Amino acid sequence: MNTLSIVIPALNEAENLPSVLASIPFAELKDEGWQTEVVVVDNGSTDGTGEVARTLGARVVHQPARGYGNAYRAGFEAATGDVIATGDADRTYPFDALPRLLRTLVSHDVEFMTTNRLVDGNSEAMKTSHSLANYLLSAISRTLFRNDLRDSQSGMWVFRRYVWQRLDVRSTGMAFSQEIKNAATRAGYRYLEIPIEYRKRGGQVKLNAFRDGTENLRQLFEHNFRRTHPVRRPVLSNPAREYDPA
Ligand SMILES: Nc1nc2c(ncn2[C@@H]2O[C@H](COP(=O)(O)OP(=O)(O)O)[C@@H](O)[C@H]2O)c(=O)[nH]1
Ligand SMILES: [Mg+2]
Repeated sequence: MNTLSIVIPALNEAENLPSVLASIPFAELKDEGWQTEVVVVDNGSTDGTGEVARTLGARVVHQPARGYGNAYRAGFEAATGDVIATGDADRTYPFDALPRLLRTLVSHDVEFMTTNRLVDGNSEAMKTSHSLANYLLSAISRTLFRNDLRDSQSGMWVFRRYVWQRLDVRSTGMAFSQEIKNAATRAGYRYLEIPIEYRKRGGQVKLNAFRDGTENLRQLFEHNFRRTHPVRRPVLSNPAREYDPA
């Protein structure tokens, strides 16, 4: 069996967790050879998120330091699977698509897969101001990091755990999402971005558009000029250009 850890950051998402966890297709994953664990990171919730997750059979990791990046860092340290898949605890990301994403990961020999929500059919789910900010940040991100990712802010990734262990990712907040993508692509891991469905959020939004947008912009420049020496791999042909969704 292959091993998969689904890592879900959750700040006061008790009302959403039952349907989020119910949407994970455990039987189908098992049929396709994946032994799956679910790690919910309770990021200092006050609504019983941790208890709800535990009752539903998830492993719960407590991260008292607030922040989307802090939550993921704790979740990835706790994850044991050879492959890690992520997504918000707010019912927006299609966990039911995981078997398809994993098949593509394996068949295209991808090391870091991310997803694109900015495709036809999803326009209802994202506020116009958020998609505009995302287009802008993604364009700057592509220019600085010379990758071709359309959705720099997507929170659904499927990647081999060793990739995380070799990356220098520092953001504690929402910028974690763009940083892990840019770190993985710059270090030369074989990456791929594929379209997904994106749904309307349940419950309360945690993102603060102005504060998080400004911080993301600052982080792009800091990261671009950062002097680190990642374990680079030779950049092979970019599988993103060869991916045919048909
Ligand atoms: N923004 C934010 N989200 C957090 C934090 N800790 C955990 N999360 C979870 O991370 C996910 C992303 O937050 P969300 O409000 O959905 O942001 P958006 O999807 O970018 O609009 C959700 O599942 C949150 O519950 C935190 O400190 N801040
Ligand atoms: Mg969300």
